[in-house]
Amino acid sequence: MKFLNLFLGAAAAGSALAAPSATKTTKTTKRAGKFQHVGVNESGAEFGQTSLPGQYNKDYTWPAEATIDTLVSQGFNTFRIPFSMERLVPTELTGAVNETYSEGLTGIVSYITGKGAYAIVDPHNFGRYYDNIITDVDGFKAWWTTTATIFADNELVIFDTNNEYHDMDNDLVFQLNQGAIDAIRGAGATSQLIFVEGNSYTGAWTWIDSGNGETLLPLSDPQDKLVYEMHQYLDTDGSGTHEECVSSTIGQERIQAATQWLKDNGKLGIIGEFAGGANSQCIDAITGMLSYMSDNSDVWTGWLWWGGGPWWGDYMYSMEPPSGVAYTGVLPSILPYL
Ligand SMILES: *[C@@H]1O[C@H](CO)[C@@H](O)[C@H](O)[C@H]1NC(C)=O
Ligand SMILES: CC(=O)N[C@H]1CO[C@H](CO)[C@@H](O)[C@@H]1O
Repeated sequence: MKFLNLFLGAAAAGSALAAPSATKTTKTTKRAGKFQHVGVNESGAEFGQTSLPGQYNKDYTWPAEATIDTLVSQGFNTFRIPFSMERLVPTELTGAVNETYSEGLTGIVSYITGKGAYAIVDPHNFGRYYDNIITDVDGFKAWWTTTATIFADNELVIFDTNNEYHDMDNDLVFQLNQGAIDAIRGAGATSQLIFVEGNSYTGAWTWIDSGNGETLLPLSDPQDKLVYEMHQYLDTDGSGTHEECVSSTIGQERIQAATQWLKDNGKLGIIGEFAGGANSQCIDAITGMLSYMSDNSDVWTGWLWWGGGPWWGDYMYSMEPPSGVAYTGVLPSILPYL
């Protein structure tokens, strides 16, 4: 979403435990009747984007290890870690990493994958670097070469090319995604999944009308491990800024066309962010969407709730244990989809 990042990959409790061996096989092969990924976006490291580089625990933080433990024990097996491209590589796209931030990122990623869960490395930058649309595709590739090299040997890492491209040329979004894929594979990270995102905040409901479907269809990966990551909020403007949902059936309605696109083209998709308020209409819309995805799990590999993280306070979608609004008010209803 525009303001919040939600990543919960929903995977069965059993698959969380099975994850290490699953990485040896083709991750894009789904387990029968189950999502490969069920998870939560774990915010914190992307906060304070107006304070760069910013200070740890003042402008930004890292997800809490205890939260990872709790959510894994409930069946979640995938965590999306939003972070800042500028904090990791501060000087220029082709520059070197900031060791302090890099250690923070690798620390939480290693913690998650050490539990047998997947960690999604999510540069939460909307296709921008220091607020400018990234037009330097070679520079973007250099940034990804630097970043993917750090994680090349960790099979439980998933690379997310960028969070929510928007208001840019579709062709540029294609080039940035393809550049990231080429750089990641070129860095020796050949076993991992890559999640690609589209323009228009990668919305599932606008996947066709935005032109994402047509533009991004030719993306190619020598390892054939691409998953199309789409986001879908259930409020009136799809922005994820309201507690109310449009109707109790809006979830499945908004992803139907994208589902058909995935099927028609033999592609895999994941809902990398979604949320609705903790009220009965939204809960019906949410479970309706997850049920529809489960019925179409030949193309949907999973989902991630937006969002968790230690600094959300009383945020309406917070999945942070023990008292987040969604943790207490929504999670019980979606546990059957883990
Ligand atoms: C490196 O990152 C730390 C914490 O994120 C920050 O305090 C420091 O100023 C950064 N250094 C540079 C050179 O950007
Ligand atoms: C990058 C991003 O989307 N950051 C947002 C995360 O959520 C906080 C709290 O709502 C926002 O203030 C940030 O802008």
